[in-house]
Amino acid sequence: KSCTSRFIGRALSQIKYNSQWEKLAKKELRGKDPKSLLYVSPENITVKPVYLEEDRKGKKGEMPGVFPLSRGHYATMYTGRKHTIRQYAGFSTAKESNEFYKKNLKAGQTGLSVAFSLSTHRGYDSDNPRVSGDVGMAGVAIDTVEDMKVLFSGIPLDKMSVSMTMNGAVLPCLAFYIVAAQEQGVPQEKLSGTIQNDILKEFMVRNTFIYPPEPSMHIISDIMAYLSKKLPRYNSISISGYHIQEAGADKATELAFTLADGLEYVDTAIKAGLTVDDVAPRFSFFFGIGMNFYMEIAKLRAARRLWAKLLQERYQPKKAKSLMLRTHCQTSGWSLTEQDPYNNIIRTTIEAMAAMFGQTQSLHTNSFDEAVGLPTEFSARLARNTQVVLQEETEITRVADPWGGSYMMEALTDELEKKALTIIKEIDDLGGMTKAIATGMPKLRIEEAAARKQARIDSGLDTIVGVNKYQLEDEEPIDVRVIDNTQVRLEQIASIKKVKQERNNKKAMECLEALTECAKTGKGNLLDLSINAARARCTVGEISDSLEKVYGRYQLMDSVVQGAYKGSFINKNEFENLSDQVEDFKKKVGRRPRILAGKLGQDGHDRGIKVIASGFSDLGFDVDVGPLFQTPKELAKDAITSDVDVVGVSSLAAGHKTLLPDLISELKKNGAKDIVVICGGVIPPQDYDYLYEKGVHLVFGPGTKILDCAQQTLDKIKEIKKI
Ligand code: SCD
Repeated sequence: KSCTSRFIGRALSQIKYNSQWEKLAKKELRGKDPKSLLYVSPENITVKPVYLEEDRKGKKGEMPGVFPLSRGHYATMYTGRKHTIRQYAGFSTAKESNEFYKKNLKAGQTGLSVAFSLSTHRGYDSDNPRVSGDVGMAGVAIDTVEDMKVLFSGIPLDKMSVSMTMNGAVLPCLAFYIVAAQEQGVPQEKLSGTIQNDILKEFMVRNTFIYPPEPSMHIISDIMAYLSKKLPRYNSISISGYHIQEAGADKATELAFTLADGLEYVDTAIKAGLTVDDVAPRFSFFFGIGMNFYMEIAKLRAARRLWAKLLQERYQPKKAKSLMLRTHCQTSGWSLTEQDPYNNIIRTTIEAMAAMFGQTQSLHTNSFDEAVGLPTEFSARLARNTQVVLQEETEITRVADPWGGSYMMEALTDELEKKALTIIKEIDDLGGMTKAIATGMPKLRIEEAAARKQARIDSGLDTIVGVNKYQLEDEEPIDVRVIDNTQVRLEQIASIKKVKQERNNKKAMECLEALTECAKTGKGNLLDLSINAARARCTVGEISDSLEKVYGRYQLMDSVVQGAYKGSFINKNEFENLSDQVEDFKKKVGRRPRILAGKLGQDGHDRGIKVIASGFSDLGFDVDVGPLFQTPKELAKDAITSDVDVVGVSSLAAGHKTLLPDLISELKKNGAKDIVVICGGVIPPQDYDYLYEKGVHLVFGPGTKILDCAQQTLDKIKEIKKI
């Protein structure tokens, strides 16, 4: 309550109502102040219960296809061409993923979007022991050009536009794709699609980087240079806000950081000798679409306007296409709940509608079971058909920017533009996004917002049906796709061996040496040389290593956000009751309960672990966050050296059944039997018993209140240590 009234208090002073409306409203509300109807969004935008003509403040209406393009960059928008139904998918081996793609394309999907295995993302071959739990689990494992050829077998690459979400190992994967197409008979200039290639947000939130920021930006400029000359139909980057929103940012922050990243890429290209018109027409964007319906539509409108204005102001491009913000959208994965999961179908439909009203060019709709595991054929079909039905059964696509001219939508668009511009100016003052990231500012902002949001949910201030309101008494388990990780890995290892046996090894080594030399001297183009290496059957790991020799592998230094969770938690008594218990523990034991929060394998999704770390720390636990990408052995060693009471593992990439048992056996092997092991994340309930049998003490599903998680953890420590 205090939080709401604080927000409204701030909003009150800014808002003026039309007096006639206010009088009517007061009467309807039986004397209650109509200002009690104000809502302040996480963007700190005051949303009023009514918008009237005066809210437009005499502003003139805009036209789609006309600068500043808020209403869309084409005059006709969907009436001329509908958006691409582009479902992001990939799992297990290239063969299985290829079959899945072909089925989906027959059933109404209109573009491909490849999800790669986390092992591939991070530049490791499937036979590398570091990735034993990752291969093929959250995406398709691709080790060589042979895998890429199987992935697209029977799919004509001159006709099908293919998006690939790849950032870390972008050079080998893009090279494999180009060579696979050539060997399919399709020359590179005919390829159309998009490579994500957005490393800045990886350092901020997504964490699938390999090299440090500076060489990573060099790789991007080589890719832009190559693609702009040789693949004119291919989008060289997909500048992504999606992951920024998923990590906890509000929409103004998502918008600002994404566009600031875009500006940094234009500057990088210009520094490398290209012009704005060489690269900007093939820039593409990617936004997340959550449950705040109006705000999401306004965000896409504001994004187009702001990008067009910023480019015009800063670079004066000559080509009209340079000003167009073309975007893919994905419904929010974070908004999906494990509890009462069929509600996710409703959520995804609403989010898909917001994306379409916002005039996205391409859309992925999530499957309802993604908070629990990998989508099944059934859930993937429902997700795809959500878009097919919206496109083909409703008349939504019959009008360009149907919300244009709505007093409310235009006001929200203006407000988001203003808020985002303020944040972009802050980034400018820090010297651009690369420098801002080096100060840690963007990451910290996002993590604070995530901790605040979690406290709002845990306090019941924000409703999530089935999680903090209208919970079911009994949850029925749902089917999830099961991947035999060991089998996938064995198949991949066998095919790497075969490729290495059959290739001309001398030629392969020469290609790798040329890459190392180029990294050292900066002479030559890294993508050009990677294509040679791909053709010579070098592996993803070999190509990545050839550059790692010069660039090194980047390690992120992390800290825990303090105070944001506590500050936004409404029920202070509930909070203090538990923090008093933590104090009692300290009095009895002589130290605070100590937890090491860790991530295993190549799963870099760290919103969950960060929020847990912030909440536990505010409650008085002594919290360490381990480095990302640890092996079970490394995490066990850190836990023992730091003498912790608990190791907490967050798993979002399906590696839990391999990695957690390995962690427990490492702890036991080293005599640390009394360390409590807890885990959470995307873990299907059907796997809980398996994990308990293997020695995990507590498993928490998504949506668990942090206070419940902390209470059970504290009780478990006391039980195991007999305190
Ligand atoms: C379109 N066209 C029109 C038109 N509409 N022409 C005239 N009038 C109209 N109304 C033309 C375009 O100019 C273009 O031609 C062609 O039609 C295709 O349209 P498009 O809008 O470019 O559509 P598409 O080819 O689908 O491209 C959409 C994007 C592209 C530009 C947005 O970058 C894309 O598809 N991105 C997808 C990215 C993705 O899948 N990401 C997944 C991320 P020309 O080409 O001649 O101009 C997943 C992820 O990260 C998940 C989370 C995680 O893993 O962490």
